[in-house]
Amino acid sequence: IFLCGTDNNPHYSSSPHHWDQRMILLAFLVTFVACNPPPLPLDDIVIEKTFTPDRCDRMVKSGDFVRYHYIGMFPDGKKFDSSYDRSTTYNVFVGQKQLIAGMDKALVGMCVNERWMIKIPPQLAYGKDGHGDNIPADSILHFDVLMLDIWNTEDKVQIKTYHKPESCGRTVQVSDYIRYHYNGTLLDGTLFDSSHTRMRTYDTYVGIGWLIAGMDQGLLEMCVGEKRIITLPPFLGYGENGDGSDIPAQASLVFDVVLLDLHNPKDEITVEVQSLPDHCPRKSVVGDFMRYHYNGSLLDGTFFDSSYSRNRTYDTYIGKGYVIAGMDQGLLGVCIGEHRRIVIPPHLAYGEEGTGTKIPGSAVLVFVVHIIDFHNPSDTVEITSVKPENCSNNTKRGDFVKYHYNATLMDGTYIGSTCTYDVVLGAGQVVIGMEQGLIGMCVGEKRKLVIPPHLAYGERGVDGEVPGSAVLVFDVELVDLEEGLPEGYMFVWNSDVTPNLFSEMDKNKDAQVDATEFSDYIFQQVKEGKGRLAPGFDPQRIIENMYDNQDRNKDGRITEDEFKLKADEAAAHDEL
Ligand SMILES: [Ca+2]
Ligand SMILES: [Ca+2]
Repeated sequence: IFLCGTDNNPHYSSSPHHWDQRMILLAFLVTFVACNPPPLPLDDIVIEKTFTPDRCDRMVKSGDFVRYHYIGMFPDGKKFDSSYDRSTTYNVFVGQKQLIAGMDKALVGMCVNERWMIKIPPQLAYGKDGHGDNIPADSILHFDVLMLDIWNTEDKVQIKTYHKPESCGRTVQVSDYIRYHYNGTLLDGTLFDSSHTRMRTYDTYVGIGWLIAGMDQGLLEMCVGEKRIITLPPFLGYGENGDGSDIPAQASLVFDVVLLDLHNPKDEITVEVQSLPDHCPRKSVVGDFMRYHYNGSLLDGTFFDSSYSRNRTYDTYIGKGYVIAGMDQGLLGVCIGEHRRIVIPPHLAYGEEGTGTKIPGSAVLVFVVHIIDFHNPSDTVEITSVKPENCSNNTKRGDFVKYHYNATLMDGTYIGSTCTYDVVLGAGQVVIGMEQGLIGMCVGEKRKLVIPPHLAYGERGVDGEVPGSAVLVFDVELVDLEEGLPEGYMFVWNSDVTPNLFSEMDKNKDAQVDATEFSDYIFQQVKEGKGRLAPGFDPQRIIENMYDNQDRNKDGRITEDEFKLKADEAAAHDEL
């Protein structure tokens, strides 16, 4: 094969001095003369490489099938045939005598997108007979050929992975359902389709005939996040008919694919425990109310939602259908404080439709959750106690107690503490759970109380301090205990009551007891140890109440009649 051209001229890259440029010009002229007009007659084909692409993945071999465009001309430039005029490439096997001998020979070694001017002597073309009306005997033929496609019947799907994610736990298997983006091009780079321009992934089953055969094979073993180029010959694509106006007959196809999502309709949720707390007294069950934080993303890592961004937990009953089915399952059996990753296939999430703008149809969802707390509406206060050696005289309702406490949420978030806190047990001064947790304690005893929200601050919590539905942990220590009065009593006598109570109270002997006489008298009894006021309340208020109670007609005085009348009523409380 005689090759000529200017691209390999050794003078071309020499220094730019004036003298050298003249030399180059001379070299051009020599080349020009050598190639055009061509030497006559030709002994063999002559190839001028008009354009050679930078990349050449494969070169035509004898036996390959090719698609190319050409313009057939005589040496004087007169056109006798052109594939462009027919708007379709010329498709043919090379080296199988389907072409004139010169073309069978010339096309070997061509790359896709390469353009050659091929000159063929008559003995390798139509010889002495010529061809039809167009080609006279002994014609030298020139073909301006642009190679577009090369494949071989022996070809298989070619896969070239150019990006693989660091972790690749699962790969595409037959009958999986996947979502991917792709650019589809012909072998010469012509784009025929792209999911990117539609801004929608292509969603399909793999390996069961939903796709062209080459893609059914080429997508297998791919992992989410992987990028690969899948090249397939037409018999694994759209064959001799092509597809619509964009994919010509007998076209090799090149798909540049990135896999975004992968699941199998038979999948259940996948749970991966990332960290467990040291202490896990119980695991969540159906019907628990849970507070948790989460980050939600698609399988390719695209973030769609987070409770952290709202700065509040997601709160829900679990196992009851309040959340997507996969989440209902994934939140069962967790410990408070646990971190777990829950992967949910679409049929247990938002299905083929997806939801909102961020969760596409058929999307696998990944939730990384942190369980803050959970409780059951039937939970009681959980008490863990450390008693001192000498532990008698336990607290009961009505007792006035002093205690230290430190309060946190289950995840350790500080809520509050105090040096001493005083309450009368059973008087509704603290939340019910605390009342219950403080019963039966002795001075010096320490307790850890876990109080569910329905026995603490409920669904509403305390603005800015306690989140709604929060389980609280109190570390308490009882530091003092003053025994209360029997239930319902605010004042009791320690000894027998004097029979002359009214006259002892009526200090100025005007036959009526006023508020001051009454108050002075009661305080005197308490001081002398003859009577006792309920601890933990304002004594003045107690005495005022007692006085009001005795003053039946509310005239601000107690007469002896009023006094007796009241004393006669049995089983009444808070009276003398
Ligand atoms: Ca008086
Ligand atoms: Ca009165």
